[in-house]
Amino acid sequence: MGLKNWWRSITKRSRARTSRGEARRRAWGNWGHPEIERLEDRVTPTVAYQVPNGTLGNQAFGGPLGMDFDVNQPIVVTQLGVFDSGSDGLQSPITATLYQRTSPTTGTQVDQVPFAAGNPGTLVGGSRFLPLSSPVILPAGFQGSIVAEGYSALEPNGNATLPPYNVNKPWTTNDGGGLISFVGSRFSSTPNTFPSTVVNGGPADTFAAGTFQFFAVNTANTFVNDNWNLVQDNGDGVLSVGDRVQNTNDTINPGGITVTYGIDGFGTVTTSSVPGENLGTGSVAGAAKIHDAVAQTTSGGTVNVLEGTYTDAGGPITIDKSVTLLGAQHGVDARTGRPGAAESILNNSQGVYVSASNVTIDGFTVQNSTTRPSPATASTWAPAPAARRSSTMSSRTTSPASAWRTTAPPARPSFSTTCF
Ligand SMILES: [Ca+2]
Ligand SMILES: [Ca+2]
Ligand SMILES: [Ca+2]
Repeated sequence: MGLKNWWRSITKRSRARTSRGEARRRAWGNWGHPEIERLEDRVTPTVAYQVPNGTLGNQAFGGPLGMDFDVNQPIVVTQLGVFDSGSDGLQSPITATLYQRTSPTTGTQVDQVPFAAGNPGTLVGGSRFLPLSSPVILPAGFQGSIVAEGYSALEPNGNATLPPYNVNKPWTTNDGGGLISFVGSRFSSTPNTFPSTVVNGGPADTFAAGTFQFFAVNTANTFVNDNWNLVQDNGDGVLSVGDRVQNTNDTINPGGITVTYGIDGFGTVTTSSVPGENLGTGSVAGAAKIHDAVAQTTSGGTVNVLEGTYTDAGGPITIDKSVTLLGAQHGVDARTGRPGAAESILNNSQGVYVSASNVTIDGFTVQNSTTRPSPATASTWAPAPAARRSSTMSSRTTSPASAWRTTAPPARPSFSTTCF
């Protein structure tokens, strides 16, 4: 083909791409604009207090060393870390403790991770990290302190008020794009306590000592998928709550959603792209079902159920909180048909059981619901066989079988329900 025709052909293809892209964006609706990077979508965690690899400590302080931070937007902390002088292993055990500051001189322990002597965890820069047994969500307004304790002459900490680091401090902070702010530092000579003495005059990160890894989190907007790709382990080498997962295997906006498993991402992991590791795929109890996502989503929030098939085995797909449940085809009228469209399919023999007020369900196919759901207090159970329901309840159709059910009085909720 000539140059002109080649150009025309490219132009045509790119127009076609644009229009498909626009259709996707429309179908994608309120789970964001793919062009804009959401802080929640970062694959790798932010390390709050960063020490370069090879940094040597300059102080042997055995007591607790704390650094204070304030949370500006909700974060999930997945790993705690401790400075390793020389990045050559810990010559003595060090403990990392996350505190909530309750006054200028007091704090309440939130979580703690002990680091044994040797080479525990993962070395990132000049710090070692281990996962929390359960990731901790810190809300906006939270005032925290990360405390490390156990440094010694053999395993010294860093102190920016002492030479040589009073002249040139090699360690830095990272607020993850303004998610947190760094406030100041503190210490104590009393072991195993919140360090109550505030450092006067030093930088906010006076010490090379404790640190942590975190992600932005938005529990008002959660995601469920049946084929997540694992993109970042939380450090324990297996699929677990706190890992990062991405919707790489979907056709709508593939790779556009990255979330923390069990925190704002739920469902099943089918692939892993974590280099050098063969992490288990599958799911983790408490993070596997649509109902698990509903349980973890802020009341009034949105559970985005990505394209795929969901069974929530063991009972009906239960929606027991006031949330909006959006399937892949939300906002698209099912009555006009969605041939070939990627659907979010609710496939459960007991159907969908809604027991809360102000639930909106939009953009789903419901199928194979053939059994009356339990508990048997249903005031309505419609064996409403509809492979695809329309955007209003009144226009649902009747084959094949599916179920819709509400609870009986006195617990009768007032529904504001749209399906599907
Ligand atoms: Ca060391
Ligand atoms: Ca893991
Ligand atoms: Ca999927």
